[in-house]
Amino acid sequence: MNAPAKFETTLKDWETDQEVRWCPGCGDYAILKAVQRTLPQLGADPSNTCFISGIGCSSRFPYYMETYGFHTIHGRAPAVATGVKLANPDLDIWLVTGDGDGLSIGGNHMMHVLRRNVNMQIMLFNNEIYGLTKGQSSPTSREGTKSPSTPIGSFDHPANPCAFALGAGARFVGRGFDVSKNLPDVLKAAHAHQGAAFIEIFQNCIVYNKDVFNDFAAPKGAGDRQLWLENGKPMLFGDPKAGFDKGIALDRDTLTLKVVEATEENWEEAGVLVHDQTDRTIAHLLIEMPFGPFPMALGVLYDDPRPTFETAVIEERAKSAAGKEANLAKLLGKGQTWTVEPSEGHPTD
Ligand SMILES: Cc1ncc(C[n+]2csc(CCOP(=O)(O)OP(=O)(O)O)c2C)c(N)n1
Ligand code: SF4
Ligand SMILES: [Mg+2]
Repeated sequence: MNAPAKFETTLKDWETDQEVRWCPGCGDYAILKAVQRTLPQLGADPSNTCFISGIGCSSRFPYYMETYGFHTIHGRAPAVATGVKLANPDLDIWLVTGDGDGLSIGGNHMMHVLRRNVNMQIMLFNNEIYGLTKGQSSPTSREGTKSPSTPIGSFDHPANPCAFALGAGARFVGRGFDVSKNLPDVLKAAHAHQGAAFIEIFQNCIVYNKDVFNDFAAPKGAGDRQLWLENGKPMLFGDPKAGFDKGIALDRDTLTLKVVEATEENWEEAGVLVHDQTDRTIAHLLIEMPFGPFPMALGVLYDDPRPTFETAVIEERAKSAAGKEANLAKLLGKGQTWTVEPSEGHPTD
């Protein structure tokens, strides 16, 4: 979302004087810079912007943004952000959460902010670990992850944040990673979307889960391992300098995706899919594509707006208040009320 006014700022206007307390080399720094670089490009107004987070390393984010902000309690950022949005629907809200904050203790709250479609950008920093509390496994940790809470390796099947968001009814689902040059474009698309826009950002926790995303995020061979989706464009990947050499096609018998050989010249004959960001079914298949046989699907996976929660609430408020005079005393005195009288041996004060 969505402040209408265009505001002139630079990256510096969004920085605070707070000492940034992340470990040297943490991926959070790159995400912070990406956000601070993106907001001026959006013409956003710092005095109309609010960052709201839960608890975790990632959730320290609001301290470092020269905007309004709330560092709330563990997992509850969606509830606070919903309240803030209803109180001041014009505010541009960015929610910051982690894989633990947003999907363990706060999974329930996350589900509701998404299904209600409250207009805000939700950035989930996924480092597949609890960083702040010293490296316990999280709902997104891979099977076999050794951590203080899973010393012989995690047995849990990990949650897929984008699949969770889509299943909860999100109308915008995007994916990026901390050091990607394309992350600002995903943030801009999320901001342009009217409604709850969910963005999973893979983030390197250099201390407790170092380089777990290197298999697709490392620059070497990235063309083969990253599928950057663009609405209306064929799903090609491989070496971009060689005009790509592979694409994603749909096996119409099994309704599953497959990798086919294809170039910019022959992709149509090869059956390569064209990305339609309003196609929920294909979005689901892209999100669930197993990395290894397939590249990692990144960018805007799904974007199909519907009316927002606060629009409905505001309309309903206006309708029910039309022609009525607000009278709080009358409201409080309505229905069953009691007067407490002092009685012998029981004074009222
Ligand atoms: C009610 C409550 N339970 C547990 C904690 C401890 N705690 C703080 S942050 C955290 C997990 C953070 O992990 P994540 O959301 O992935 O953030 P990261 O530090 O990895 O960015 C936990 C369990 C707490 N602060 N409050
Ligand atoms: S513990 Fe991990 S996530 Fe937290 S600041 Fe350090 S590197 Fe970043
Ligand atoms: Mg985490």
